[in-house]
Amino acid sequence: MNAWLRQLTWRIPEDLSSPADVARYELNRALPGVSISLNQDDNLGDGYSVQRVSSGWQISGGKNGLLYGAYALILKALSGEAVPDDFASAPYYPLRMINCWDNMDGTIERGYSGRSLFFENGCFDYDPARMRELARLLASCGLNVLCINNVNVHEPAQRLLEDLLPEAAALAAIFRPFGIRLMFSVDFSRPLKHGVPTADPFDPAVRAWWRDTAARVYSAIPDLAGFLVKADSEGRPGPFSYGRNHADGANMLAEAVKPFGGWIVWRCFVYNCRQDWRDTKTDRPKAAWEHYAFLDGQFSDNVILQVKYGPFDFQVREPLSPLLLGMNHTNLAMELQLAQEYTGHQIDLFTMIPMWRELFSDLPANRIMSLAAVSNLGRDDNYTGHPLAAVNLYTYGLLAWDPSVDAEKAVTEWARLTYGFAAADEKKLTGLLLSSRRIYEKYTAPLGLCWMVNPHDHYGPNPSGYEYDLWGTYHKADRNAVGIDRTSAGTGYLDQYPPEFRQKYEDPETCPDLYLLFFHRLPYSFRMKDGRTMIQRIYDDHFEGYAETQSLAETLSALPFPEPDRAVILRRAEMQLHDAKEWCDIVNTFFHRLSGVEDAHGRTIYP
Ligand code: GCV
Repeated sequence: MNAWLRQLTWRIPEDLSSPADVARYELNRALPGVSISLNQDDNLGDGYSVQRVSSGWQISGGKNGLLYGAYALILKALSGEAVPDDFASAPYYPLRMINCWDNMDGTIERGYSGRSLFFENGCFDYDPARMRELARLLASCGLNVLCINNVNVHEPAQRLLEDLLPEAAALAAIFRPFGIRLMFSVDFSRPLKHGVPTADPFDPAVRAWWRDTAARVYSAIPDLAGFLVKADSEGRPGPFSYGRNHADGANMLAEAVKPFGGWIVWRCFVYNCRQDWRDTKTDRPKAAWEHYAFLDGQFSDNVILQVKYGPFDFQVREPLSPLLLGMNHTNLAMELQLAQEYTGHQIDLFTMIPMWRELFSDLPANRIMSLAAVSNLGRDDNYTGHPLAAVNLYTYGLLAWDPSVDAEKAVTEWARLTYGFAAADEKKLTGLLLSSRRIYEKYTAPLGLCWMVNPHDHYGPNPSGYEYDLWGTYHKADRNAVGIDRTSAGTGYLDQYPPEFRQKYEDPETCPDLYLLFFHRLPYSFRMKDGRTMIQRIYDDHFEGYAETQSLAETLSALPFPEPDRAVILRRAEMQLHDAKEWCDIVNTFFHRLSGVEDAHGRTIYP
């Protein structure tokens, strides 16, 4: 089952060695009898142009551009739309990255689609034909970098740079003809395991170890995209242990990969994960800025700081991270999460592109030089666990190619390629996909509050689950009020933003409703812009969210999904309905017990 490419039923032979070979093969199979010429023009890079000519079609493109042009033509032809006589495109971001959090024991951290794609029992373990199918899937939506191992580098993944390198090189060779370069997550402390007494980035022996390692790795995989690093974060080793900052650490690695054209993608997910809940001085969203903003301009030109879209951790609604707006002299990538860690585990529907569009409305596309997304892929037949979660992978590819992509158009395109429903059903499907994020948001934590999920597993409601924990994620609801004041009068988090952004959020009277409790601590009696009290709005959203999930489940069951998708979709819709009811009742009861305020409409809130 190949998601939106299910019409491409043929296997890709193993002896195709270049993007042009793959392009030629796919075109011959998809459009038999149509004459197509490929014209390599390296000036076009990953871009392409496709023209109808008297004999058929001509595709011009750089090395990989030819393949992107071929898939663009095939998808247009298969979608049943009239194919324009002449079309051209080029990607906005040079690196369009997927980060897999696969462990070598075969598990995937925050994976909801089965076991690892690449590993089992501490070894590489994959079906090469399936890898080619995956490569086709990624290339068909324009993605070009695949980090295969978890940013939490657990043994034996460190050995990808060592004795497992030949096998890693064999995997890289499978992806190469699809224009996809591999990347590895690396362990900053690795020199310690090789007789170097320190991992201090200023130590000459450490620098030499990384230089030698990079030379060895690049001789096996000359087009490796680079190394991805999670340092000084959630127990991972990093430069702080040696009194160095993150520019010191990243630049040391950058020096090692520079001769080979490699990148160091350095994550900015650094915060105190051992916070005492009694400590009111520390406010977790402030952490990334405090660790990185003062280093702006000090990173090497082959370092990219990878910043999660919001200052917390992939919540349903967070404001854009201030780092993405503030670091003007540093290469930045925004990190998204296709894996639905906090957004329903690929059980509940949550189509992300409306959220990404909102992020981009605050972030000019040219502030970042790349996009990265945590993978939602796994060994399940349909790759994404929930067949409809594939929409997030496909539309992420389109977004990384063109950050101005229209959400409705992208989702419709995916639905058309995947199911080819008649117009009325297609409209229903795209409508429910596009509304799914807001529905999920309504029945979970209210008004930007975040973190009411079950701790650690992150599925289902637990309003106080994180309240007395170590992770800095508190809402401090009491009988009068809820939320944390993050304005200058409070923790000062909002001061990290440029003035126009501060103005948008600093006054609760004008702050957009859906961010209200992210930035403010407010009494339940607070009047929302539409005149409702805040507590009434919480009750209303939760009842509405549940009712909308009921109709979402009904719509899904009426749509003509083919098997095996149908069975999976209906089973998960049942689970989502159960989840939405739990969320609705538990969150309403939680606030009702605290506030003592009755629902104005007399609906059931359990005592
Ligand atoms: C890979 C959150 C997740 C972790 C993840 C971490 C990260 O804390 O719960 O599973 O670790 O983010 O992004 O590094």
